[in-house]
Amino acid sequence: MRTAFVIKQIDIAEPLGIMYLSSLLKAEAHDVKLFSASKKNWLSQLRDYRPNIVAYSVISGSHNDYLRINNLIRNDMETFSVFGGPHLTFFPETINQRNIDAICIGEGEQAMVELAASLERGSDISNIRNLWVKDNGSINKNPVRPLIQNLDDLPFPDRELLYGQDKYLRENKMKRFLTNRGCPFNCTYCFNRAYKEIYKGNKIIRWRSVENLIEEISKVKRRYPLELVRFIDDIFILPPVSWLEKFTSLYKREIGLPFVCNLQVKIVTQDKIRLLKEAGCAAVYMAIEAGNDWTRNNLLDRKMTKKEIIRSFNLVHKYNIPVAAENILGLPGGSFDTDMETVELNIKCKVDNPVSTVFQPYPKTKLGEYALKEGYFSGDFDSLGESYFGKSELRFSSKDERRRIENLQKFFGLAVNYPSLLPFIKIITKLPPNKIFNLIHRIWDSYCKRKKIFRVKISLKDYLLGIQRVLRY
Ligand code: B12
Ligand code: SF4
Repeated sequence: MRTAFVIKQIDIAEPLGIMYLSSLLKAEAHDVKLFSASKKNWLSQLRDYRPNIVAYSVISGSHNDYLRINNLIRNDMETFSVFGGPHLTFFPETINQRNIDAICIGEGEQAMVELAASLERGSDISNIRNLWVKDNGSINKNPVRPLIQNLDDLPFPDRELLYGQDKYLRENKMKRFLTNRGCPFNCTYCFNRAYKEIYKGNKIIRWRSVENLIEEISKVKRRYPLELVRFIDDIFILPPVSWLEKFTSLYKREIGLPFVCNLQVKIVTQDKIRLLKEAGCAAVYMAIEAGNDWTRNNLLDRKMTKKEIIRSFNLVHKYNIPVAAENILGLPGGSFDTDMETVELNIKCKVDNPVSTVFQPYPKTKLGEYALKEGYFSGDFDSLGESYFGKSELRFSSKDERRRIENLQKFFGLAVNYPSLLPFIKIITKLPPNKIFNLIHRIWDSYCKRKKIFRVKISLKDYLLGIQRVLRY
């Protein structure tokens, strides 16, 4: 079977989901190619490939673009269209759109392999678990199969699929890896909560063995440029300390490269940070999200005190590890003043790279539904763009209030890193939003990332190319 994964554009990050699926399909002797719909002549190249299956991996926000791309393809050729990824997991009813033959809910590895094999054999596809399949005007809604428990059973992601055609990501000295799947927390703005509902009764948190992880990184290191490892798990230190101990000794010996990972305030301990440092941790991401206690604990369900947050940041600083912290501004019922509390808490935590976004009320998240129910949001989900750096779609006490919050997001990093600028920033946020504010935000954020978080030497050309890709968000 010839399977074409079509993506809107090749991004700043490897689409690991697609790369896992590709490895499995290739292991079953299927042919797989990746097409980027932003490249010249992509459609005629796809036509020449004559795909039996076109497959899309979709995140909410870009779903309309993917529907458009699929329609374009289907107007041009006869093929089988299957959609998967987080958007379809939470919005499977997308299958009702024309030209979609099947959608996949949740983990897609086994479902995709089964689909390709069945289509090849010409056998029935209507009962494949994880898939909703169109069948003569009706839709077969199959249940999900259990989550893959032994992640070591999976082949390594097919990097050549991407690096073979994207010089920027191939040459990029930072490459991304996954060590575990699942998150034990239930933040109201995050889709993990809904994921657990779908997979009720399953063991959600799973991790790879250290040996399996090290083998993948070693292979990548031998084959491609690699100077900085980026672990993109929701939380890196989820497995028990014994896993981290083993990781530390093997990683130091076999890989010996700096790495960046994501932590969570509640699970930071002195032992874990000491081990991370010893292993070569160069920087971490650790979210604060909101400075106001009620907002953080009741609205976001983060269940952490200011004291705990400051303690975890101090621990990380104690080991000289720079920290980037994510924050959400413009939350439902919030104000410029509550967002200033977030600035203040970031200052207290001495955050090296303060990252802030403007809240987007995604449907199927508890907080998105709350914003709708309480009248903070009109319910026009199509108004939500792909980016969370831009504007807010929520109602605040006045338009001026909303504008100040949106502007604060642009000056957030500077406000945290240079608190003496605060009086000036409070005034400037009253001005109309403009491109210069956006530019200041981008420049400061990428400066902090380059200098403090992702410290790898890159050429000016690659730096500018990276910025160009980031600017799409
Ligand atoms: C890395 C990452 C990014 C990267 C790269 C995204 C990418 N293309 O992979 C960047 C920085 C670009 C990014 C951006 C955004 N992200 Co993001 N991101 C992630 C993150 C941390 C890891 C993704 C990953 O590699 N997962 C591991 C792989 C193995 O899982 P997977 O991709 O889901 O694929 C599996 C299944 O979904 C399925 N599958 C996937 N594709 C397909 C296709 C077919 C045909 C089939 C059959 C199956 C299938 O099978 C795969 C293997 O099991 C996830 C969190 C997470 N833990 O997944 C969030 C996550 C995907 N992001 C999310 C969001 C909200 C965003 C943003 C919208 C944020 C924003 N507001 O700007 C943007 C949107 C960009 C866009 N619209 O394209 C949400 C998505 C929720 C949703 N409803 O779509 C997630 C789930 C975070 C969360 N918990 O809320 N993100
Ligand atoms: S800790 Fe992170 S990944 Fe886990 S539920 Fe909260 S926001 Fe989502």
